[in-house]
Amino acid sequence: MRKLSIIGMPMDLGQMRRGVDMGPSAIRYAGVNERLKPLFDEIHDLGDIPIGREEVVVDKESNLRNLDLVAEKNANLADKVDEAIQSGAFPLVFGGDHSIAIGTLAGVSKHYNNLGVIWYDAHGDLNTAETSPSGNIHGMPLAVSMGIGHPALTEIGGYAPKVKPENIVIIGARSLDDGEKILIKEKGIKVYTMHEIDRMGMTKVMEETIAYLKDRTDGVHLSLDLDGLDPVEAPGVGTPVIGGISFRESNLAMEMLEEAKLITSAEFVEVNPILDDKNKTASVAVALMASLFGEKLL
Ligand code: HAR
Ligand code: MN
Ligand code: MN
Ligand code: MN
Repeated sequence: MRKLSIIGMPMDLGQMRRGVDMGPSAIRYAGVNERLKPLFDEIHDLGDIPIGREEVVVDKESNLRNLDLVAEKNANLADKVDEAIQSGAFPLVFGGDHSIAIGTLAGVSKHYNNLGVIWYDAHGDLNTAETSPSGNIHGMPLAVSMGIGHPALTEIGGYAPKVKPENIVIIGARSLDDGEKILIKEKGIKVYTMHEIDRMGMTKVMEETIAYLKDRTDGVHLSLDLDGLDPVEAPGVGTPVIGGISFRESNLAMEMLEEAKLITSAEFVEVNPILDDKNKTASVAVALMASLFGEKLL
């Protein structure tokens, strides 16, 4: 029995642009339920985690924007994701800014001894309060999930780390801050930047990624930031970076992941319909999900 649980996380507290809280609505409006229906025996849309419209509060000591709320809401998401897995479903989370990966991974990781993570993103999201140029928590979730960052975030779920650096593969990076580059080298994180994607082609990148993760992990989470794609094809994101992955390459990546039966949980984040062109980015997200879950052209 193939069962999917959809969880919306309308989080916008991890960054400063309004509109990303409407990401889950935009993805549902783009027809995700109908599109995925033939690919599962059961789909349960569990609705959205309540976030609310709060005043921006900068933590005095750490300088992190909305620290307490981001921590609290992610703890709620972690519980929901955990419940979904316990019910035997594949958890699929819709963002919301990328800070939500903190909660998703806190809910997922306890079910695995060696969770792998594919971080599909223009950014590394490996900042800490010390290295962040912005104080925005959506630039930190991968570091947090490795146990590096503010304890209010790293300790969600009561354990850390959620993922080991050697179980991470970053794909699509083209905007890395100095502190992130240092952390990547220090921890030996595997990264396919746009240079490697250009040079090797997406087929080779995914073959290597799958081979690398297959023998060292017992489950793999896909954290797909829509800004990993080129802004021409995915314009509805808060921090676009030119020179990204094409839709065709991304679709191929999803098809190869599906063939490999590698992915055990997923999230699609940073969809911002206010910045979008006729819900194009949400539609791209839905098409990628369909390929990830086995939709075939013929
Ligand atoms: N690296 C920058 C920062 O930490 C920008 C992060 C951009 N945001 C994301 N995450 N969408 O992938 O502030
Ligand atoms: Mn807000
Ligand atoms: Mn990101
Ligand atoms: Mn990004």
